[in-house]
Amino acid sequence: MSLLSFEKKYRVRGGTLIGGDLFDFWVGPFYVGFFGVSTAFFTILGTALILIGASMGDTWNVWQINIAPPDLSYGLGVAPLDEGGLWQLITICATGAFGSWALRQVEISRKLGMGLHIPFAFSFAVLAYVTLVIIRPVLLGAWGHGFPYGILSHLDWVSNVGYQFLHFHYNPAHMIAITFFFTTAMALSMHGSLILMASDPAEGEKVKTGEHENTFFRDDIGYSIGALGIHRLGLFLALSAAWWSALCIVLSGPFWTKGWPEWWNWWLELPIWN
Ligand code: UQ1
Repeated sequence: MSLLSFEKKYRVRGGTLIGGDLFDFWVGPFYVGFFGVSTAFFTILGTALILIGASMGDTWNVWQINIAPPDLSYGLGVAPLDEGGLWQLITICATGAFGSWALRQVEISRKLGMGLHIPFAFSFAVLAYVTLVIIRPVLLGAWGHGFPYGILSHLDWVSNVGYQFLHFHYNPAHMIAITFFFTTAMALSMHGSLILMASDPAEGEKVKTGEHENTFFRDDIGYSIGALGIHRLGLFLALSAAWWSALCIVLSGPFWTKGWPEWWNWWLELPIWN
């Protein structure tokens, strides 16, 4: 089925979670829906608030601005706009926009009668952000534990929080997260190169099939995971990277307050060494 006739077939009403027929239409190629409207609302409002934040600072250069969370003394209370209140509103808008985007993906998936794999996967990225600016600050009792919205300032935040735990690379969940990021990159580079090899051969050569794909890896490492398997593995690796990242930072503070090197004392004290 061509793209145009496919679109004609599936572009029918239904599948919405909220709003019924009210926002059940397209603008050009984009599906709108209730969550398209709420995404636009939160995005426009959030961006406007960032610009208001810029107007209060020393520079209008959006590459240099910084919008900081409230001081720790405000705890989990509401701060005045120029003392972190703007950061609080921007955080609400960002979370609203990311959540709306995920739910819009759910509505599009339902319209197409397909699985919810895409919004499920996207939710892990949203979870990573929400962990940093909502879950961990709430567990620590102050919005001031969220990261500031600025390019250099958020790098400073990462560095400072890292040094609070002496050496963040000793965080076991951080180790696992990094390992998943690297393995994701390796798996996708292997898969991408394999598919390009098969589907885009040199001039005059024939397109290859699964036989070549499977046989290469059987010859190379004695095992082929298969065409479906590699995508299951890839999704697992990528979601695990996001999951362990969120976990490694939510453990730091709420559940472990000492330096991370100290966590490994159990390893140094294992009786088998003596
Ligand atoms: C693989 O075995 C496979 O099946 C044929 C693919 O599918 C097309 C792949 O993309 C890759 C990368 C592999 C090899 C991966 C492992 C884990 C054996």
